[in-house]
Amino acid sequence: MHGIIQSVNGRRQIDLTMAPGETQLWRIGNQSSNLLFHLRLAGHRFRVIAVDGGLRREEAVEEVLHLHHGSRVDVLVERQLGRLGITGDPLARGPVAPVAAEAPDLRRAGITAERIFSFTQERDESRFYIDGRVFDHNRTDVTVRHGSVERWTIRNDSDDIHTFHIHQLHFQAVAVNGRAVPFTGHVDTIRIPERGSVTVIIPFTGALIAGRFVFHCHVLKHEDRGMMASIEVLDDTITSRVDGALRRIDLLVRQISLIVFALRNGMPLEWCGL
Ligand SMILES: [Cu+2]
Repeated sequence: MHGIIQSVNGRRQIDLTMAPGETQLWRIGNQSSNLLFHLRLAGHRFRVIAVDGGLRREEAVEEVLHLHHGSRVDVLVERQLGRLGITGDPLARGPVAPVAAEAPDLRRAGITAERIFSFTQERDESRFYIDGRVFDHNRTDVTVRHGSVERWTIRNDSDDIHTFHIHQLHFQAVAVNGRAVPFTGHVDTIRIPERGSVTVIIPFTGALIAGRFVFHCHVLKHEDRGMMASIEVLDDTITSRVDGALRRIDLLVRQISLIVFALRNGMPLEWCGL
């Protein structure tokens, strides 16, 4: 269903106030099931400093915020002439934007693999597919070695709206419909044009991403009807070695504790499994 009730912070209408000279940070997320939002603030422009939780390399000034499914933006809103209620005493001006951590331009990274995925669906919308398959949690669709940097082209081979989203990490969009796009930062959602494609570079390099997770269309109706796939990042490098070493140390400490307990209580060491 498309938006029977639309709300902000769970309410039909909210009132915001700002002091003269004040700059506020607004974090806006599209948490609807199936809707796209195009937000405008009368008499104001948005200073976009982050998208999907990732800081932009440079601030962008936008009249309209286009929010696809699952996307989030951090914007600075300044008191200007407009319809915002302005109350209170003026505030001292000062720097408000965080200093952006440098997001690396992944186009310079060595690409270890290329993949193409196709998002399709039944005409009656009963089933939605990635590469012709509906999601099966018992199946691993993609296996990646930790440390890889891959270029994925995700095709929308339908006339419907689809939004690509992957868990655990952020990626860099490098092309839309085969045409290069400028580097602005890293995101974790991107709309795939109907009958078009997006190309992204995904770094499987983070310390905490080893394991199994999913990527899917962020239109909830679509992912619920199959448009999701599982990915496993195999880590036979530092993280898993450290993890394995910690497990062995933990086992050893337990064993020693058992032996001490047995010796103190005059029990045979066989009791400890020795
Ligand atoms: Cu979709």
